Amino acid sequence: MDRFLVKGALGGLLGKREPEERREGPAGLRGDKESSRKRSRTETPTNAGHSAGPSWRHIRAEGLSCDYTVLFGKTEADKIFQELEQEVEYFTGVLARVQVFGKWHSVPRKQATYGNAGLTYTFSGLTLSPKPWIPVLEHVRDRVSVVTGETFNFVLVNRYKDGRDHIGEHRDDERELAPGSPIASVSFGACRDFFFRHKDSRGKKPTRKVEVVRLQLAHGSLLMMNHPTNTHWYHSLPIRKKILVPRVNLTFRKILPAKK
Ligand SMILES: O=C(O)CCC(=O)C(=O)O
Repeated sequence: MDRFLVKGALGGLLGKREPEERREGPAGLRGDKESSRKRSRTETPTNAGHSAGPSWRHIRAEGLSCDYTVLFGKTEADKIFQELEQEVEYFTGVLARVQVFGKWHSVPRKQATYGNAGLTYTFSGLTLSPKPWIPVLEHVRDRVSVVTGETFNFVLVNRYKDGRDHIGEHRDDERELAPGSPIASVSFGACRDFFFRHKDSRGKKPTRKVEVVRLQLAHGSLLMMNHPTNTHWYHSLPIRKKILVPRVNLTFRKILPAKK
């Protein structure tokens, strides 16, 4: 999980066109019963009129499968954001620093982890236990579970004080994630750009040109990053100097119990 820490600069972005997107009903977060018919981005979601679940935007590209929805209305999202601001305890000291090419830097955001008792994970080369769940995180986790049918035992909290805070391109460490499990990313506060870049399209000499997938993650939104997205694509939250307000992001994960 040390890959959460910034390890490299963002390269130039390749291309501007967005990948194929579909708007369909909430079914398909597991097993994805996708229609083979392509829909235009402006088409009404198929579950419009049903009050039972949110309306999903399905984002697809080669090896990428994500589903996006606004899960919390403004009033509830504001309340959750305030509670997160009051209750979350972020790392300090060595855990808030990162070594890049032998030099120590402050991590350009604040981070915290919460999760089930008995779990351990590796962070910045250290084996750590997450803090026990707090009610606001349980509330968000349980809402995500209700709409997705997925369960999670761990959450990484990232707080970006303004648009200068960011996270560099990385993939989430699959060694500690349950194989094939999705990551649920819930955002509160400032709406920020979020990019996916294909692993073959990185660096100064990419082996292929694959379009960058560009999203905006709104206040109260949920982005499901389904398998195998994390195998083929790196993601990042770039610097946006004009953004002056904070954002808190929660990535709920299913991590494997520590080997005895
Ligand atoms: O803040 C975000 O939206 C991204 C967080 C992230 O990349 C991560 O937790 O791995």
